[in-house]
Amino acid sequence: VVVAYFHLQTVMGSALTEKKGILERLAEGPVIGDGGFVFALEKRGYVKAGPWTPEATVEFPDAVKQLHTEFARAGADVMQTFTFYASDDKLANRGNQAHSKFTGSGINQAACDLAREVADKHGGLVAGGICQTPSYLSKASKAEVQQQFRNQMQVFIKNKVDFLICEYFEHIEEMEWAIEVALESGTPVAATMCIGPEGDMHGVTAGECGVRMARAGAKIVGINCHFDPDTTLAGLKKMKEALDAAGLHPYLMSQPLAYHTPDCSKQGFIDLPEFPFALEPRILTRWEMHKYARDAWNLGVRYIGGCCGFEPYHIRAVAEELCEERGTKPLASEKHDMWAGGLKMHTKPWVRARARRDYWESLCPASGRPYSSALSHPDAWGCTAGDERLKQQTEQTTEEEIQKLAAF
Ligand code: CBH
Ligand code: ZN
Repeated sequence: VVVAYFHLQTVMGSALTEKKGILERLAEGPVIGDGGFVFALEKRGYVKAGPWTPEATVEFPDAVKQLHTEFARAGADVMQTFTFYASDDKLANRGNQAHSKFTGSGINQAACDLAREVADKHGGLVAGGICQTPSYLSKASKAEVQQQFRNQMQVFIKNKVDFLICEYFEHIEEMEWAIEVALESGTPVAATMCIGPEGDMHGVTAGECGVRMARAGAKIVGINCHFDPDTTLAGLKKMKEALDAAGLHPYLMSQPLAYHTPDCSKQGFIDLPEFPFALEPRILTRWEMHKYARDAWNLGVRYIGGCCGFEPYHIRAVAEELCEERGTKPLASEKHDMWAGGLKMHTKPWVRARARRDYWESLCPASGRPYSSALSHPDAWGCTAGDERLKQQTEQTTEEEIQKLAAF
């Protein structure tokens, strides 16, 4: 009875009182982000690799909602709207029919509905998300690029998202244009670039990128995608040093890949020969996620989440590592005793013997691939904004064009 009473209080409390915003939550302790939507939903058959656009919000709303639910149960405090690459130009790029079938605003609206429904149920926040555009890569004007952002932003404002995330920008200039538009919403803005310690694609250092994001008005700055946790945190360390030197103190945010990328150069995992259909041998284990969460927290990162490759169980590991700092365990820990404790119930004694922390912490897992090498040789074409081959075009890529590119 007592438990039921407290539960009722909590539910009523959250409905009646204003829920804490992102900046308040960050001031209090760690905030856990969600994981990789395009990658997870691609594997489940709801997103196409290549365009990576999120029309699944309209086509398969149950699948998108289920993934939000799984991340929420895993401990994510934030539900990012599944609006990645949902700018109008990207939805109509190189033969993609998403825009003519569904409209950009329809896809963005459905994403807001799904994120809100799950966030409200779990006491989480909704973050509207925008990212880099093919227009920028095609050298469109600032006004044209900002129009792409504004079309998405209109939907976010109408739906009263709790804050905004400008993520996945490889050029600081386009990021600044995005932050400028995001600030028009009046909500806090988080900004993460998909860069490593080498900085952006125009040669701006990681430190300078951090400073410019903060000066542009982002209250939360950091890095997402393209690199593994170690490399991402090395980039964030550079950002932190430059921010400290400039007397700026935004919250730091990391949402790295769940793939090991020690062999990647500036462009990150996009350049790997295994990208995107053979990355599996590189996936981090849940135990490696414990280490990521601890390292990030020790560096002073407050917003800790994931990007491509992060499945709900990876986020659960992050939330379990930080359970003392957060004062709570994720719902999904109901099915996961800390440090392999569940194995105590295994029938086979040698498996029961693995029910201990030091076993999993010191294990170096075998890949089972005797012919695999540890590292790959990344492509490094070095083409970026302005290159003819990156241009937005609505027509499909021809077979002839593929042959030409393959011979390059
Ligand atoms: O879907 C998501 O999780 C988003 N929050 C971030 C996606 S980062 C996607 C990278 C796509 C790379 C490509 O263009 O090939
Ligand atoms: Zn990603």
